[in-house]
Amino acid sequence: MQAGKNWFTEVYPHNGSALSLEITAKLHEEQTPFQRIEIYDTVWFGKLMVIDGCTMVSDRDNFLYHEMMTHPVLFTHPNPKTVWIIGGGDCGSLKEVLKHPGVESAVQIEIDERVTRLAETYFPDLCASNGDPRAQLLFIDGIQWVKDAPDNSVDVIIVDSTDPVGPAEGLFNQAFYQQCLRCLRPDGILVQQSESPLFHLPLLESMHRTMRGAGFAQTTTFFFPQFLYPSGWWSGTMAGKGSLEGFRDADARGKAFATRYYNEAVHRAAFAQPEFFKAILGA
Ligand code: AG3
Repeated sequence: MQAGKNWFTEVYPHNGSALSLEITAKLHEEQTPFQRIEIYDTVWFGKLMVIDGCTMVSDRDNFLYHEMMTHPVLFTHPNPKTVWIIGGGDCGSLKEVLKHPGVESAVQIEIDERVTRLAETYFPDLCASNGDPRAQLLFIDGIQWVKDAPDNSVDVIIVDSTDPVGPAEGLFNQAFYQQCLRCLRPDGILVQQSESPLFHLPLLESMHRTMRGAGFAQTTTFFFPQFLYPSGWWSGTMAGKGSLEGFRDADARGKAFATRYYNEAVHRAAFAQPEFFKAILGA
């Protein structure tokens, strides 16, 4: 570290490593009923949101995560019309979902309204589509929402959560996956952020086992870079009530909206399975 400079650091105690970003100011800090939220201005990453000491979103690199949490699943489902986003309070996933003209309804179910209010102030780009008539923003517990929802009522569920500790812990267990499965229509797909393949392999292994144990027919993981998160290498995991093999490649190729990372070739490449990963899926 250079003397006289200010850094935000997230330490990864289980992985003997840390990530630092040079900051110019702390813009906001508050304790909500659910978590501690901090907002920083940084030298190169733009604004930064931190929850309970963990990096969540930066202006510079959030497009990688938000595009990959949305477009792969939406171009895998044959005809996604209704989408729920569990978590995702910064609205970055919502914005990407609404780029799909076929989506008729997108409901974001975020437990902590303060995440969204702060995103509106500090990450206006991510919230640019919040006024879309197809969008609905709810500030309630996503686990309860899924429990209360009718059978066969949604095409795609996107779980855009924090790490599987604290408020997000209950989004990584079999009871939650069973409720998601029940709410999904026959072609329905669940996609969940699934942490780092390098740092959190046991979690990934357990997610696949638990999703299949809940009754999902197929599961698969895809990979993408994310500088801001532990190890810089991140993943999403999909669970299909039916098949996950229906990539609508012509639609992805002909998409009428702009992306900065996602395209048809990136989609295919993201699903290439590394050798060590194949080994955990067989286990
Ligand atoms: N959700 C995944 C954040 C995980 C970061 N973990 C960490 N820094 N230890 C981000 C929400 C973006 N919508």
